[in-house]
Amino acid sequence: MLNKKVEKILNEQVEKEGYSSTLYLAMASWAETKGMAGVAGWLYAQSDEEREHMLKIVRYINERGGKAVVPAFKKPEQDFGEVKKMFEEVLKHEQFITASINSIVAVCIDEKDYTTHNWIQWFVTEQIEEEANATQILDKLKLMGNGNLYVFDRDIKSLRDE
Ligand code: OFO
Repeated sequence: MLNKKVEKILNEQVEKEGYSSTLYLAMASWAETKGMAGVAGWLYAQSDEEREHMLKIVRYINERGGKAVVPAFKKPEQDFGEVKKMFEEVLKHEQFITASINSIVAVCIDEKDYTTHNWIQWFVTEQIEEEANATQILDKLKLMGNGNLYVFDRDIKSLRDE
């Protein structure tokens, strides 16, 4: 049976992963309306990944005898101003998610739930990649300076295939 404190913090993470999916979907849609098909494609795929993360946790909670709670998500912003600012927000959000995954690890240790501790390591590793991806994009945007957004939008398409 899943430890109650672990179940509670995992359900909080369900909400955070689902919100991440909604947030990136809003960003994708905004980028698409600005004619940035490459940026939009990256964000649509990211939104799908976040939904997968949410499902992974929902299934784990239920599989371990807990009860997953499907929450409502707050409405994200609809206008992100400019691309660099938006990716800074992506990085900040991923850092927030990393901190939140680390809190789950801490609760697992406190509660001696070594099964969930082992299972959550997938997310610990995933967060290294998530932060690195956002940082890589921001580095490219910095290199570009006031350069050609068209080229960036074209190049970002290849980042998911690397
Ligand atoms: Fe963006 O990462 Fe989920 O966990």
